[in-house]
Amino acid sequence: MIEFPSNFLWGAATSAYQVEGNNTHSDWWHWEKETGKENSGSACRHYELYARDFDLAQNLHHNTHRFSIEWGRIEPEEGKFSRDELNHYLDVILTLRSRNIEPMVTLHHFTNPDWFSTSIGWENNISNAYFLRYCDFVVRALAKHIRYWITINEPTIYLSHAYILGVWPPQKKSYTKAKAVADNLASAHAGTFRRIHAIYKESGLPRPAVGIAQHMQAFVPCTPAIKNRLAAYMRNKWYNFGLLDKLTREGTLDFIGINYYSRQLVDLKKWGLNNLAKDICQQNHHPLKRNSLGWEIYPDGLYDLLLELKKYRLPVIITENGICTGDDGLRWKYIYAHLNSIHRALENGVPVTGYLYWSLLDNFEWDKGFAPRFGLIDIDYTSYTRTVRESAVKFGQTCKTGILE
Ligand code: IFM
Repeated sequence: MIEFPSNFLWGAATSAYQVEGNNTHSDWWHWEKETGKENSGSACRHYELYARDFDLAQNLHHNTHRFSIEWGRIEPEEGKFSRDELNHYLDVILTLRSRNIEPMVTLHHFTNPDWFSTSIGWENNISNAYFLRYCDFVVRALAKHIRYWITINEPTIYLSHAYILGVWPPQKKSYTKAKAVADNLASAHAGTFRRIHAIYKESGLPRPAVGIAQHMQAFVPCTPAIKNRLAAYMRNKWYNFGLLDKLTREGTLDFIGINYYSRQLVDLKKWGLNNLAKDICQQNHHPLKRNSLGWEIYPDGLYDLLLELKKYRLPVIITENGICTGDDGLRWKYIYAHLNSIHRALENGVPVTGYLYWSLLDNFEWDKGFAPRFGLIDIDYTSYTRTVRESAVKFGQTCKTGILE
């Protein structure tokens, strides 16, 4: 039997674009149509059904829920802010609070208003000013109801998919642009962190906790050859810790949110910057179970990363961890194994303060469409019926008792 601290945050996460439906002012909406990709359409109709979804989360004993605000709804045209949409999110928050669920708000989760992507974009140095103006509008209105803010979700995934691999909008493939995006996202985070704290101070509100959700992978050398160990070391340093080093140096994190799913087996084919960044092992000589997208299940990696995070002396929240699978038994094994890793890290002095499963609901998995099923709750995309999975009930027992049997 494993016991977690009594004030641990337990729950699940979602993002607006993936669950709400009809985010017609967002860049992804237009991109799906232009590219003929699977459309997000009504998604889970969570924009209308959120109260029922939060009833389910409450029945599952969640005490925290992470969700995002869709910038394109709040500012559908440049400089025109929608009070109605702001009130919608206020209602989302009050609905959570009335169920004793702590809201954790993400301000940017991959999507941008279409006008921003068309005429500005994150590669532009003035992008921060636009983001900050939107955040200012949202935070001033919602501050008194919110303790936890996440400025930006997975900056490294955003810039690698949208600006290096070119598989997400705006589909650029340029290291120079990616570097500019990385710098702009980092300063957007820092500016937002400072602005949020200033707003709380001005309003006499208790100090909030502001963090980032950093995507982390375990980079494991496929063989002990020096080239592989070196490449794994470099990737870990750049990809997992580069941004965190910078933000902690600047003092712009109250907590570290980490999103952990899998490992990458590093096998350097030849020397070169591209190879150092990308080469992976193509063989199957270290077979592990995989999710339905082929990602290996590697809970030890979470433990190793948590131990490495200890150096920052900041609270750590697992802001995402989850599996897409048609095998719900495997989902529970996945959750169980990762909670075990977290508990081991706690015993070794890592201040982990919460665990949020990705995701509360099955949802729109970006360019992969609706096929991957990450949810604790199954969605029937024809009737929009919700069915609570067995894994959700088991996880719910841990949320209730703080004990992993
Ligand atoms: O669905 C995504 C989410 O938007 C960000 N983190 C990873 C999840 C699974 O790919």
